[in-house]
Amino acid sequence: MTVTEAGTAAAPVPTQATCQSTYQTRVADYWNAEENPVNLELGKIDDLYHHHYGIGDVDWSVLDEDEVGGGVGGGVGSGSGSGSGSGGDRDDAAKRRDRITAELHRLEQAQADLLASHLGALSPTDRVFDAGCGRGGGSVVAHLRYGCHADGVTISRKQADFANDQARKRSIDDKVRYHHRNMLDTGCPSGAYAASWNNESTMYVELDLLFAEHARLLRRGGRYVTITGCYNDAYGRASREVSLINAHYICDIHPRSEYFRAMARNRLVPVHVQDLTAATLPYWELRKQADHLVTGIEETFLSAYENGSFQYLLIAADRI
Ligand code: GPP
Ligand code: MG
Repeated sequence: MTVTEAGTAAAPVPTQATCQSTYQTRVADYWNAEENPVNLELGKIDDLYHHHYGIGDVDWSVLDEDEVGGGVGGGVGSGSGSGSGSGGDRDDAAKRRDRITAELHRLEQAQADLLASHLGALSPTDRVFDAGCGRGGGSVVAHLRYGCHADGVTISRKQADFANDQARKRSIDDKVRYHHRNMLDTGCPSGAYAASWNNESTMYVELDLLFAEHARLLRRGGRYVTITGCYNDAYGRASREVSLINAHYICDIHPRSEYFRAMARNRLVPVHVQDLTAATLPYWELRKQADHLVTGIEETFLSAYENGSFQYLLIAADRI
């Protein structure tokens, strides 16, 4: 059989300057353009900007409609008078939206805290590495918890600039720094890190290349943690819902098995594995009802988890 190249568009060769594939450029384009209210409105609450989902039980009272002229309590702030007619209704609707936004942020913060709690016993002189740091929230969480130095990398110039601005505003930019780099080839120093993580960013890269870089960066005995969505080998191959999530974010969700195979090949030995699927369902149930924040992917996540094809997993591993 003869294979011809007729009709095949040539994929651009990565430039010398960036060594970035066309795929990686498309991913960077996505994040350079991304302005989802579900990320910006939540982040604004306390300047912790996350790019991951949430865990834990929902306080469903945030959905309660306020009674016009009185209110049923449990809201944010004391409001500015009862108002009457449509003005009061508008205020109540805005307060309800604020309560939902704050509740989703609380659940995302709980997820970030859980990841940080698995990073090991860190001290202020330790360095940690945040692979796929987004707008920077996870590194700030680790720094506030342990006082440690943090380096975050993102393939998006805009995200790195945003995150560095945030660190400057908090006056922690001497210890928390963000870099516009490829997480597979960071240029950061070998063996310099006590802990490293990917919070929902592994699905953009080949796991062998990723874990080789973490193994290079981590000191012996260092801790690697990931929270990730993976497809369930016991279901079979990627389901329709998993494929829709891939298309939505331009990513490539790995099977659960591949994490453990790739870790074993790269000196990362799991010490703790936690299935967070049940813990994340309430977040998606609430997000689905947040009309002011939905992105359109909410029902797909719920179906993917509920039909057993997709799992939300935490894996902590030691670098041996
Ligand atoms: C959330 O980011 C995470 C990803 C885009 C990676 C895909 C994750 C999986 C578990 C498959 P985000 O917070 O920017 O997304 P959204 O805008 O939907 O909140
Ligand atoms: Mg988000």
